[in-house]
Amino acid sequence: MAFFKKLKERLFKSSSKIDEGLDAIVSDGGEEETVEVTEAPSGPTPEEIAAAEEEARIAKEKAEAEEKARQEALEAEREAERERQAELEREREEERRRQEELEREREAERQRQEELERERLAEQQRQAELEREREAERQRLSELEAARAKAEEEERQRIAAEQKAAKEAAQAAADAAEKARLEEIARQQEEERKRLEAEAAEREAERSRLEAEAAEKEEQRLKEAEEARRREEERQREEAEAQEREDQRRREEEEAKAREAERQAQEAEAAERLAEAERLAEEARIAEEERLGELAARPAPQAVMEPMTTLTASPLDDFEGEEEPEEKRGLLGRLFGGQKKTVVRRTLDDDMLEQLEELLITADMGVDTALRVTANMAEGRMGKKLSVEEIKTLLSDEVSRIMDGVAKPMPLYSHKPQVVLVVGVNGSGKTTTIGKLASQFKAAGKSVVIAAGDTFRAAAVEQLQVWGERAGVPVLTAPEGTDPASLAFDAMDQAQRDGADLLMIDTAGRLQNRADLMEELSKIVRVIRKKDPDAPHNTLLVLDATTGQNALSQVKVFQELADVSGLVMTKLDGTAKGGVLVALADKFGLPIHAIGVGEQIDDLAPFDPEDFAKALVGLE
Ligand SMILES: Nc1nc2c(ncn2[C@@H]2O[C@H](COP(=O)(O)OP(=O)(O)OP(=O)(O)O)[C@@H](O)[C@H]2O)c(=O)[nH]1
Ligand SMILES: [Mg+2]
Repeated sequence: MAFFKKLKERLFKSSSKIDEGLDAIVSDGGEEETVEVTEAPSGPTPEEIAAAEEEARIAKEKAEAEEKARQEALEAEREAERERQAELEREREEERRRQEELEREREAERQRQEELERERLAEQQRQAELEREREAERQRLSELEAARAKAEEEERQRIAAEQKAAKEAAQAAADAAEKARLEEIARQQEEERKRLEAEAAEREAERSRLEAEAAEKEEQRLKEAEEARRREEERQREEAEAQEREDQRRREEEEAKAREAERQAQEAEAAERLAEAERLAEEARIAEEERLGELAARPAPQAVMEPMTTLTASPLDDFEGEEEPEEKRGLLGRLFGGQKKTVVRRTLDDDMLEQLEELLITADMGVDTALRVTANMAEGRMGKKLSVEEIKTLLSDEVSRIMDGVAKPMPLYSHKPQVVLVVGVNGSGKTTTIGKLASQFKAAGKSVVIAAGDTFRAAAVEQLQVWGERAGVPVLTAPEGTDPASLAFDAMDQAQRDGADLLMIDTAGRLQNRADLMEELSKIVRVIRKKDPDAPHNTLLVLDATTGQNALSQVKVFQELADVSGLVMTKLDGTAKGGVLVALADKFGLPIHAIGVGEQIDDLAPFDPEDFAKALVGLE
């Protein structure tokens, strides 16, 4: 076999590497086999066979050497390959270890990252925890802050309230102290005022005394001058009187004219009323005839009404009438009576009484007095028929019965001077009444001095001077604004010195308020009582009849202000409402000394209850 293999190697050595491989392959582990080769019939000689065998043996040895080298090279390559493989294996191992190392590192890194993450989360948690704590702290702090602010506010309010209370208390204390201080000052001022007043009065008295002394010394010297002045005044007074008489004459002429016109108007009116009454009577007569004709035609009950000729609407207009001769007619008579001589009568019942009461109330008699008068009048007469005249007579009797007790002239005393203080609201007629009274006293032979105590108005003084001149009595005056009490004191002095019977003191009716008026009147009284403790002997309250019911409240007020001893009611000529005098008499019972019935000097009459009552109800 080996042979063939060698042959083949020789033959085909260069033919193909594959073969080489195959060969190697086959060779490797192949078993060599001996094959028999057949020789050709003429064959090589033994020398040629020996040389061929030699060559084959050398070729074989060479092939074997080459094979061995190849085998060794193969073995080296295998060894190198093994080493390379081992090297690769080591590298792989190395790589694997490196990979493992890397893996471990990655694992470590991952774990580290995880650790970091955990730490981060823990940190986060811790931060959140811290944040929560901080938030809680903030919350707590803000609550603390709010509580502190609240406490501070409460404290502040408490302090403010305390301060306010303290301030108020201090203010109240200060107010009280101030009030007390002011009251003390007021008290001191009042005391001082009173002391100064007393001093002034004393000084006044002293001054008056000194003046009186001086006056006495001066008197002689002044007498002649005074006489001359008197003569001049007398001349002027005569002139004024002449003027007054002239004026009076003119006024009387005018009044006569007016009265004549009035009379003519009344006559015309009377003629009209007569014509109307006749017309009505004629109508009534015709109606009556017709009615009688009808009655005659058929029998019927008797007529109760008799013909009426006066139908003036009045509280008494449902009278049953009966004719009577006409008598003198007063106010009510004129209202209820016509030109026809007819007298009507009405049965006195409650309705009629009520109407009478209303009538008296409208005449200013006042509710109480009106009720009393009508009640007295009606006593025992209810159900009886009364005519106007009869009612007038009953009323007049009742009124004069009430007035009887108060009709008293002003009392005159022997004491000199008798001091008459005249008071009343402004415009009531004080000054005029003083003038009229002075004139009457003078005419009765009394010496009179008048003091113009209304020193507030120059015109008031002048007015009194005119009245003094008219009455022919001296009027003591003082410059406008002088203290009336001081003037009254001087007047007392003069009246005493002159030995005058009467001193009449006029006063102001217009003062700021009641307190002032009271103060002034009481001061006058105080001062004149220094001269005469019993003065004033009369305090006349002058009332204006036209003020109606207001006169009642004036009496009340002046009774409080001054010790009113009697009344004079003026302007009764100017009102149809003299009824207030009845109310005054009924209510206060103060004496009524006189009534004023005009503006002239003689228009002051003594108060006659009967005349007054008749005039009031219209009886003549
Ligand atoms: N018709 C009428 N007028 C009178 C009567 N008495 C006074 N007078 C008038 O009433 C007005 C006021 O009269 P005075 O005497 O000035 O009244 P007084 O009370 O002094 O008034 P004062 O000084 O202002 O307070 C005058 O115009 C008088 O002429 C009177 O009996 N009848
Ligand atoms: Mg007057």
